Amino acid sequence: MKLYRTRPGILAEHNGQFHTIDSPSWDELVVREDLLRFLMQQCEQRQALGVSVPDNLLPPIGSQEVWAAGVTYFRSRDARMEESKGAGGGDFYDRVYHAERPELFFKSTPHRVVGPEAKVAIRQDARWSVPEPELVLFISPGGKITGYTIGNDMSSRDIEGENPLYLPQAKVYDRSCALGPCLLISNESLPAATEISLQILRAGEPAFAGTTALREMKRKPEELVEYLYRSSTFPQGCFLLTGTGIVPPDSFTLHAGDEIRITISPIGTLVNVVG
Ligand code: DO4
Ligand code: MG
Repeated sequence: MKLYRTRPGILAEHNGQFHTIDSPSWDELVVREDLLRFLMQQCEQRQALGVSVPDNLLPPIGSQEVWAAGVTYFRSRDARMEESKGAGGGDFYDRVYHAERPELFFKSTPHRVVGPEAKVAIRQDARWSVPEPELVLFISPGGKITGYTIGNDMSSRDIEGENPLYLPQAKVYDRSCALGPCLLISNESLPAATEISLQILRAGEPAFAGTTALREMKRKPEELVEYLYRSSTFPQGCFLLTGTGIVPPDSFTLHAGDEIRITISPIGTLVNVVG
């Protein structure tokens, strides 16, 4: 079951058919602990619409906070150790990779999030920027993973590498987070073989491509959620990016006009252009 937030309203895709979903708001729908069951009932009660994948897609977020986990893949640990070695920060990343407590950081408020086909941004004062393709969990107020989406944790590697304490500036700025194209609503975990792939096109030509699989993630999604919900409440639920396992080589930086395509096949493809 896929849930889309579109300009005219909320749509669910079930068995290849689209249905309108009646809800006063996105937030009031997605906070439900029984979201999958509720949507199944709505789809059974409603006539299918004769539409294909909707256009006018909005990011699948209402008023939720967006959080992120870091250094959950060996590739991210490696890249971060390298970028920060001059600043004496390398050791932090190795320690957090092996530590019991994960790295969790605040990524975005809803107004900084963009949806499918919208422009993501590079910071004006950054020289080295990359996309981070990540599986994103949607977690209910009760702490249950009720959905999944695709995320791009845009990052300024030079700022982060200069000093780990600059992380919030490297990570949080306008249009630094993309989510979409939909929420995959499921009570099942995604299989470990699920692949995340990134393609970057420059002037229509491949500039970088990489693939990883969820089995490469060091932590379980539930473990990340358990830490995030310790001593914190999320009345409207919450999004959690689970970290990147794909980092382009150090010689690569994004340019304005680059097209970023992130695919996680059970969810879809999130496409954004650098503005
Ligand atoms: O530790 C810095 C951020 C790590 C991150 O965003 C990631 O591993 O995906
Ligand atoms: Mg990240």
